[in-house]
Amino acid sequence: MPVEPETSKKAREILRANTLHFHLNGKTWSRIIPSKEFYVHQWNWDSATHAMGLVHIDEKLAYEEIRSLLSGQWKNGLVAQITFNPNEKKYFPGPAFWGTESFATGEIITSGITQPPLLAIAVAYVYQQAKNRHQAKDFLLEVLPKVEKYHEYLKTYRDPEDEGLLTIIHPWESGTDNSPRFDSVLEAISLDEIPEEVKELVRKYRTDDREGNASERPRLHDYYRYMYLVSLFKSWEWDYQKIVVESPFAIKDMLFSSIWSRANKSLGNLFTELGDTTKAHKYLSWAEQTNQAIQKSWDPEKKQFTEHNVAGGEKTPILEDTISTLLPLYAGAVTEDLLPELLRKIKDSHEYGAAVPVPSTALDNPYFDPKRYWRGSTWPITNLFLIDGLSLYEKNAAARQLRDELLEKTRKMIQKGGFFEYFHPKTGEGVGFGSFSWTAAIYLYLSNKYMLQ
Ligand code: 9WN
Repeated sequence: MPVEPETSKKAREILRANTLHFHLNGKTWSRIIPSKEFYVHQWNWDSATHAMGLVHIDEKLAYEEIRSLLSGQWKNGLVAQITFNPNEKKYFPGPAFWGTESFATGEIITSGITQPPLLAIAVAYVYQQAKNRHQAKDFLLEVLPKVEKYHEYLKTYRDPEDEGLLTIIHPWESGTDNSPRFDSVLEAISLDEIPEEVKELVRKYRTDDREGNASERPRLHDYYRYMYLVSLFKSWEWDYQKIVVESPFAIKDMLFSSIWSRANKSLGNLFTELGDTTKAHKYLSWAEQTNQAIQKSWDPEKKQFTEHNVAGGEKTPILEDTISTLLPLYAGAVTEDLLPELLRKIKDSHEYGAAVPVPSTALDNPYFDPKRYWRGSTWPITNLFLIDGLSLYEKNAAARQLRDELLEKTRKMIQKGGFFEYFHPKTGEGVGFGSFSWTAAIYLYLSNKYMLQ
């Protein structure tokens, strides 16, 4: 048997150490938490990456991770950002702050928002990679109806205009919480309009700045606004028809929409394989609709895909240069004429061509900050999107070469820096919380998918 490389072994150990077991609704669930240091519940898009790594070491654990993620799915189809573990106090905001008890599935309580819909992509990948084909098919047939219900939820409530781009209603839904692309939208929510009790609650219960390094976390005024939005949605009893229209934070997000497109493509392809041409057509045409909408959002002057603030029924362009604007690569929405410009930006040492690429905010963006969470640091998950995105263009030699470089640099970053949450784009120093599950899972995923030792 070949010897397992040291970093892969460590990755496997981290995933095992971060697996918790719970007896809920009469069943035992196993769930991977992102990090024991702070993130002690189950997160939506983190779990999708966990499953994509786990399938290479233990297929059944990959199935369990997805099952657990779906265990708290709401009746309206929402698969939440967080599925809470009982009795955990370290993370704020825990279950007591969301007012979602009446949406719980028995004992399984979740938050009320979602995260980028990586789920279908993970299900398709796990299904394709699993060696025991019989079990893989059973797993697929078990979870597909739930994944479809989630996509129905997203299409209904996040794309009521039926235009292909999805609306996120909270920065946490983007997975890239304090990205500068949200600043102008958040600043329009005046701190004066936020009730004192919401601010008080943040000051009293916020834990991330104590468990982690406050100078690397989102700022106090960000948290005031995050919790103000939660309190509004809670007071509207999580009525999504109302939320999507009335939320003071509403963005047609490029990162979220690009993942949505690729997720529909994955779902469509699965149905093609299962011989259900009607469903295959439905999801493939949703993917196509999104890609066309992404293409229309290209700003020829700024040479950038543009996102829009749609709060209050307005449609205002957001022109911040952040990694979100590169994600159309992951959707396969970048036409041949635009590809060279995106490749240039990723390589340019003034933009995204950092020593440890790819920073979450362009280096020349005035708000670039190498350590403060999503304001400039390099994250394994967004590197995964760019690597898998560039793979769609691998017939183009420059795209293929860039993909290979990013792959090598991402693996080196983790080998050298350790299994941190994210990394300093100039020095490679590991930042945020340690022994992080998605860093481990993404390392395994990339190493196995691209057959590297
Ligand atoms: C809020 C768990 C999650 C990731 C997100 C990352 C961070 C949470 C937080 O941690 O967000 O969802 O409290 O900061 O931004 O991408 O899924 O790892």
